[in-house]
Amino acid sequence: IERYIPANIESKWQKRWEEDGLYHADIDKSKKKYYALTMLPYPSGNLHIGHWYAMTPSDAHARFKRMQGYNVMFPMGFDAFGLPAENAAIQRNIHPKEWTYDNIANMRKQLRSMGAMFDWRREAVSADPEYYRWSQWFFVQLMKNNLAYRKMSPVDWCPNCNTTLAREQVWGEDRHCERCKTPVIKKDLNQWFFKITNYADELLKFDQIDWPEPVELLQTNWIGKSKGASVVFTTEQGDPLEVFTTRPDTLWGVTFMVLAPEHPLVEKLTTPEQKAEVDAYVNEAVRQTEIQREATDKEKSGVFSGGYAINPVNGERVPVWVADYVLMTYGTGAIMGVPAHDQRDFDFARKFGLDVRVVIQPDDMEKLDGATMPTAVPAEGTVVNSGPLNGTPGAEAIGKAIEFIEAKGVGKGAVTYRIRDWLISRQRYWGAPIPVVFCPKCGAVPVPEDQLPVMLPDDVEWRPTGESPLKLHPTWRFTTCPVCGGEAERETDTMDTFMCSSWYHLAYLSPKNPDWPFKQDEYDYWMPVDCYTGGVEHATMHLIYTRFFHKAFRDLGVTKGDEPMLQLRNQGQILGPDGQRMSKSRGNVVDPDEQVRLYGADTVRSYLMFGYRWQIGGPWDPGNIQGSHRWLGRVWSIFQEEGKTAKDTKALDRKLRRKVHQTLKSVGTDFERFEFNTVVSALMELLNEMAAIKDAGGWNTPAWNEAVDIYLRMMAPVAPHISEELWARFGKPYSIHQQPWPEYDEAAAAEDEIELVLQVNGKVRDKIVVAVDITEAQAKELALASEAIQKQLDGKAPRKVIYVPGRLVNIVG
Ligand code: ANZ
Ligand code: ZN
Repeated sequence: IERYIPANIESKWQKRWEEDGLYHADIDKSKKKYYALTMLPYPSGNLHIGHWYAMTPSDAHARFKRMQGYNVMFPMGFDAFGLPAENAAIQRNIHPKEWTYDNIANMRKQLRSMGAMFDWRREAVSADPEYYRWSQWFFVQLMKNNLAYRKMSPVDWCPNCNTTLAREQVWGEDRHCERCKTPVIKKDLNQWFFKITNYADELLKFDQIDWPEPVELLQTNWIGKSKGASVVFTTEQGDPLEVFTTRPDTLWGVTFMVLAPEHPLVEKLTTPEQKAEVDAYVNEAVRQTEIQREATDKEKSGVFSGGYAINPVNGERVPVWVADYVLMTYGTGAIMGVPAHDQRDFDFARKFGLDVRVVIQPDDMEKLDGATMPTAVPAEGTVVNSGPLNGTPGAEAIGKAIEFIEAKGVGKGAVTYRIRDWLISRQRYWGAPIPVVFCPKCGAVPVPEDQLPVMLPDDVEWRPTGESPLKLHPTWRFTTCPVCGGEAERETDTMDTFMCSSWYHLAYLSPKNPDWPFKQDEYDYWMPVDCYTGGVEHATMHLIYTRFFHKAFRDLGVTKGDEPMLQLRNQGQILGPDGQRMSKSRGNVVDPDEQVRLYGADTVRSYLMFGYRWQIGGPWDPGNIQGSHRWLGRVWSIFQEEGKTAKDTKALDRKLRRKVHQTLKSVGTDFERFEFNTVVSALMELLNEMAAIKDAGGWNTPAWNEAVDIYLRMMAPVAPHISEELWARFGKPYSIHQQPWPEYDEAAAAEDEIELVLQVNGKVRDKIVVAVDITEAQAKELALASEAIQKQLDGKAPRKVIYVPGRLVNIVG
């Protein structure tokens, strides 16, 4: 038999499958549908090994589902808008569109080399006008239903380049511009937001979906729901100063208050003596990111405003400070400082010499003393030093405090969330234009649906000029108002690309549909997504946005059901052979194209499934991929080369069938569990057994032929090309990828031998292999005949012999 040469078979089958439309997924109501979705790539230029690692096991899983009888759709597309296209275009001086579409053309080819069951007719590219027309349409619906609104919000701004910067363009501790190294400042711009906060509570519910726990936890933290109270203090000038606290039971322990530097009352509260210091502090603080400001290991900083506020529970006058550890974007942007029981407040108080007053005494601790305690004590305990609340046990304290402030009319129970509304405005060129027209008379007007898409013009100056590129176009922004027909101007910002990727799973249903974002019958048949695979790095942004999007459009009658994706599975990451993240600068990048040239796509697929626990990943192993290649080579020769057939093959047949059906069972469950490594290792083990049986004369029997048949089907999802080739060579009907998953024969899989444990006085002394149907008398006889047992008994007769069927024999001496 000739050697296994993947190049001779892989492109041949890929071509045939494509010509036959083998992976076309069409509505077929006689079958149960299965929508398998894997995260679409950004067209960065080349597929990297991470794409293969995410996509080919996902493909194997989808193929397995198809063999189980599901009508499977497994589409692919490109998340084609975004900043890297602009950066690359600036560097290479080519148009972002050209760069993007060249990359897409190249990556399409690379994706085809995987031999995946993508239905290319359903391809969706988010930068196509047929696609972003609907991104804009979704925007318009949100706007018309008060789920999109405009508000002033800060952006990072480089005062030297005179431009807004995306998050990725701000670098370093000092937050400087990536181009000119000037420290960035914040600047307020009018920007568009989606009201994701309306859905905060619903987004916390995961009971309808099977998603990995870490993702649910990340989303839960991102949403950050906190229960407590809002309490209204009063400044000495008489302004209400509201705080959010999770611990209203500590209200009597307040010794100061802190405002976020951006808080609107800072100016009013600041006394003339303190003004210079406060101004300087505020200017510096607003430049930092929230992450920097919240870092708990950061030395606390702040300034006294000179002003005071009155604590509504006891009438005390407390100093008001300004400090950057309080964020304007959370709660009310102001806090009550309770240093005895909150560590951040404690650090602040010790640094600035403010009082520390104990109001909670944990029952199992010595009496706390504010002057000497080394840290805050956040634990529960009995309320002390708190007037009407004194003596309240810990468990009741918060409830009682809320009753108290509500009765007094100075506050109420409250819930707050960390999640903010989704800011979708980008002052960038390469994105979907926000479909809004500003009219001096009518205000912000959505572009009428029959005028969509608002085309992104090609002829713009996309090199950095200091302005939003669409603003500089000589004509594009000037238009007429859709309402009054008067002169008006277009919104010149484009949409966050997460908007485009929030609905791409709907675009696949019927890309380029003329009158609705999708064909309704396609939606009704395929949605929701049954299985979604991709990287855990999308746990918060994309995976929250897409859930929000689905829920918002459910409420607008566009989508159905509560969740877009029922099951989510995350792959791990492939590292370089050095165990480090692959990167060009480290020179440890493995190019999948080269691996395919060396070993073939089937080997690369098999290795990526065999070499790692998929959900974990690990370093690339050049030796191991050769092992996977050898495995396929052995399948090739062991299945095709002639062997010999013994006269009596009964025992061999029995043994072979048992192994085959046991493997079938474990491979099936492991596919379901995304445990691809044990799928492949079980197949390798079965191959070894088959080789041994072939050598012993078990070749070309009905059992052998059944084994080959089942083997190829089990292997087909992992290595689709070689399976198809061998399947054809054995004269079986095209295509193996249309065959059902093999049927499991439980009787064949049953063991006919079991292991019995032999004990003397309860201690294990030996183990013997016996027939499954052994009688009690036979078991006892064999046990007593064991050398190890005889040695233990040392010639004495046993007092008693106990048999536990199928498990053990215990001899009592
Ligand atoms: C007094 C207090 C006493 C607090 C105590 C805690 C413990 P979570 O759980 O994250 O919701 N806080 C409120 N708004 C803030 C802001 N904008 N920036 C920084 N911190 C803020 O935290 C809620 C607690 O964080 C609130 O309860 C408040 O401090 C602080 F023993 O109020 B607490
Ligand atoms: Zn108008």
